[in-house]
Amino acid sequence: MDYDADGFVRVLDEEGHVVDADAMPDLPDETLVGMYRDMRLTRHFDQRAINIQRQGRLGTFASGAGQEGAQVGSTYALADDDWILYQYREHGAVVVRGLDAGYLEYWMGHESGNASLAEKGIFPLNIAIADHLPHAVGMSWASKLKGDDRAAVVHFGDGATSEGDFHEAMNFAGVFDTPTVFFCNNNGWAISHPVENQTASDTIAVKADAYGMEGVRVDGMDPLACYAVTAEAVERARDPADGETRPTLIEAVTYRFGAHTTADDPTVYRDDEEVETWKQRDPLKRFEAFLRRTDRLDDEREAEIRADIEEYVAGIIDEASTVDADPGSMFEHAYAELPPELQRQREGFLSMLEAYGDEAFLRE
Ligand SMILES: Cc1ncc(C[n+]2csc(CCOP(=O)(O)OP(=O)(O)O)c2C)c(N)n1
Ligand SMILES: [Mg+2]
Repeated sequence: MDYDADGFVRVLDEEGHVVDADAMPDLPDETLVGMYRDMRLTRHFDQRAINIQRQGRLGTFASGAGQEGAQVGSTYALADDDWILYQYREHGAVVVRGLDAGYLEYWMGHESGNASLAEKGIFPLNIAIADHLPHAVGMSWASKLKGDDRAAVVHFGDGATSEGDFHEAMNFAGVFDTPTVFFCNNNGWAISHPVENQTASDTIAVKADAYGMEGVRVDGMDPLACYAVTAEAVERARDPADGETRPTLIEAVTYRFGAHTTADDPTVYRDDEEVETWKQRDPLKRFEAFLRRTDRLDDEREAEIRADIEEYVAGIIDEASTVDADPGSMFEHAYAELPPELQRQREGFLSMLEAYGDEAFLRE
């Protein structure tokens, strides 16, 4: 796939004009509108999750606004049973597989919410940065050995590329030819740490060379370009012309419009001007402009989509809000049999809870 003058694979410019017809994915109109709907749903879910966090109904939340094109575009290129391993911000990938109350319950602190991801072939969100990259390589290697044709797509951030796990996973994937797609959402920041300080490489994509795999740099604000490069990577992983499965590193250059999490204040480390420049590149605006210009979307359909997603998200918030807290469940699921030290901790925790209720854990 060819790079444009800025060094990106790009299908749509900021106004939604097609700038590379050869890279344009051949997708039915309904699929394109479906992608738009999923991006709108992701953005709306994000806004509502932040609102209910402010009301004290949800713990910490990591906003994905700005990154919907990279997440939704790339996930549309997967088969339904390809594995997805994500970091924590890639709600768009979850939306494509079916957003439900369970996902929100997870963010509200209910362990049971994790089951919702498992049903969709998505691994639990991964707070320990880059830990899930070797897991993705292991999953895809297992698929290759079993001959079941499932690729694994692993999302991670620019910050994750500084971790040893990133390099170990890339090396292993290159040596063992695993069907893995490394999808780096380079949003320019790792909390307050700019990407310029993260690496001395010209780009993140170029790191693929060192591990003997293809690397590609894509405009992460362009859902169609993200679809196109992921479709190519998945084909290379699953069904290559020469019969040899290969991994790929994709660097999607994107931006998070909001704070790192609801516990962060980005105004102390980045300028409003930078945020405004990136908002001009909003993946939703450019995709909507493309769909309207090509007569795939009009006011009536847009209003229908808006009403539908607002009702849908309100419904899952209501449903998730009825779940009773079960704090003791945080000790479950990691082990089939709880080791003695964790048994001791669970007993201590539950007896504190019984004696003092929530008051036992409230900070002064
Ligand atoms: C191993 C590890 N080190 C440090 C942290 C603290 N931490 C949480 S998020 C984050 C930044 C990650 O940045 P990036 O990978 O670019 O993802 P982004 O948040 O930008 O999506 C850090 C350092 C952590 N969670 N895990
Ligand atoms: Mg980042």
